[in-house]
Amino acid sequence: MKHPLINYLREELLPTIFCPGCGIGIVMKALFQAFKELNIDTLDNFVFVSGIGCSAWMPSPYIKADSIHTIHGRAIPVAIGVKLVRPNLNVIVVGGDGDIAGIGGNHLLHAARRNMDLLTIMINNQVYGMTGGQVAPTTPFGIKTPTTPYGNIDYPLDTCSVVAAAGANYVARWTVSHFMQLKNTFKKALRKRGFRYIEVISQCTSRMTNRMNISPGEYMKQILKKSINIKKLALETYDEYLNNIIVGEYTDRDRESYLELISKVVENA
Ligand SMILES: Cc1ncc(C[n+]2csc(CCOP(=O)(O)OP(=O)(O)O)c2C)c(N)n1
Ligand SMILES: [Mg+2]
Repeated sequence: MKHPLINYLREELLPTIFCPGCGIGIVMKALFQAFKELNIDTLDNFVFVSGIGCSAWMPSPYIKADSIHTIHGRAIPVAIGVKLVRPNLNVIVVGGDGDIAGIGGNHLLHAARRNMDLLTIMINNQVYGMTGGQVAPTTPFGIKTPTTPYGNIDYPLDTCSVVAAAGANYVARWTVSHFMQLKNTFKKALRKRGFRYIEVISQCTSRMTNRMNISPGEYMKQILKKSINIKKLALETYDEYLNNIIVGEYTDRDRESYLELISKVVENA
C-alpha cells in the first residue's frame, strides 16, 4: 500500500540526499500532514521557492509542486516576484538559517515589515550545514565549529522576535521534536494572510551531532528538554533565549497584507 502522504513527494527521486538522522524529513512530513488535514490533495496551486543549502533541497527537487531553486539568500525576493505576478498562487519559501537569516536576513526583515503574502519556513540547524558546518548567525554562544575552533563568541539572532517586531502577521518557533505542534502551526499559517514565518530548530547530523558524539535521537531529546513555551514566560528576555529554546507563537495578528494594499493602489490609480 502507498504511503498516504506520497502524493506530495517526487517519489521517483527517493531516497533523498539528506544524511541519515537529518531533521529536514521531519519538517517535510509535518508540512505534508498539514496539507492532508486541510484537504489539499494536490499542490497545483503552490509554488515553492528556495535558496542554497541542504534545507533548500526540501522543496526542490523533492516536493511535487512547481519550485524555483534560486541563488543563496535570495529566495524571499524571488518569491515576492512570483506572488505579485500570480497572486492566486500560494507561495512558500523554505530555507536554512544561513540562507534566510544570514545572507538573506535583510530580505526577511523587509518582507515581514511589508506583511508580504508569503509563508516562510526556516529550518534552523544552527550551522551552514551544506558547506561544512561553519558558524551561522543562529549558532549558539560558545559552540565550536570549523570557523570557531575556540567556541563561538557571537550571540545568536532570535529571528522570531525580530520578525514579529518587524510586522509579520504570524510567527512561531518549534523544533523537530514537536511534530504535532509543528504540523498544527503549518495548518494555521497556511490559512492566514500576510507574512507568516515559522522557524524549526533541527539537527545537522554530519556537522553537529557527529562532532558532539551523540546520536540524532539523543540531540532531539536534548532540544525537547531545553524548550520552554513562550506562554510560560512572563516576559521573554534575550538571556532566556540564549539559555533555552523558546517555542510557541511569537505573534498571531491579522493586519491587511501587502497584496491587499497594492490592489487598492491599483484600483485608485
Ligand atoms: C553567494 C554564495 N555564497 C556562499 C555560498 C556557499 N554556500 C552554499 S550553502 C551555504 C550555507 C547554507 O547554510 P544554511 O542556509 O543554514 O543551510 P543548511 O545547509 O544548513 O540547511 C553556503 C555559505 C553560495 N552558494 N553562494
Ligand atoms: Mg543551516
